[in-house]
Amino acid sequence: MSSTPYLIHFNSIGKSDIGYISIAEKETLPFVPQRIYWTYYTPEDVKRGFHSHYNLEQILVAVAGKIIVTTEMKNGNKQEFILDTPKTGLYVPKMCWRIMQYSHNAVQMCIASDTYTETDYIRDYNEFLK
Ligand code: T46
Repeated sequence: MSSTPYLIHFNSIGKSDIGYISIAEKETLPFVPQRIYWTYYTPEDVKRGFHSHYNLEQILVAVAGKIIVTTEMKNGNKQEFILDTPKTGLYVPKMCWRIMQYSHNAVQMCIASDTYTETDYIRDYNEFLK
């Protein structure tokens, strides 16, 4: 478990004439996944996210297209990550404010450390900063 976001580089098996496979084994991840969901067809002028989680940790992967992810920690540390390859994931720790913007063809897979609970969300930025 890290307290800052970082990129995870998955291995990629294959070659250009037959295609590739990337594998996320639980032993190589920072947490044991409990849920996987994906978002897609987000219009390019829409930004999603605008929340943090009290406890949830996640890995975001652009399995198609491009995602610009802005992260902000409570100490003010802001970073921008470009996800544009299915070989790379972004680890998002708990208590991390995030905003995502997508190319229209983007499919964002989210590997999550826990089941869905609305009470784990902080959707108010001022509440997040407290
Ligand atoms: C996150 C980013 C990366 C459910 O009912 N179950 C679920 O497991 C999820 C993830 C969402 N929902 C419902 C809750 C909302 O009514 O789906 C709707 C959209 O969720 P949200 O507004 O949180 O969507 P995003 O794209 O802003 O955020 C999602 C994840 O919810 C969030 O955990 O970090 O992707």
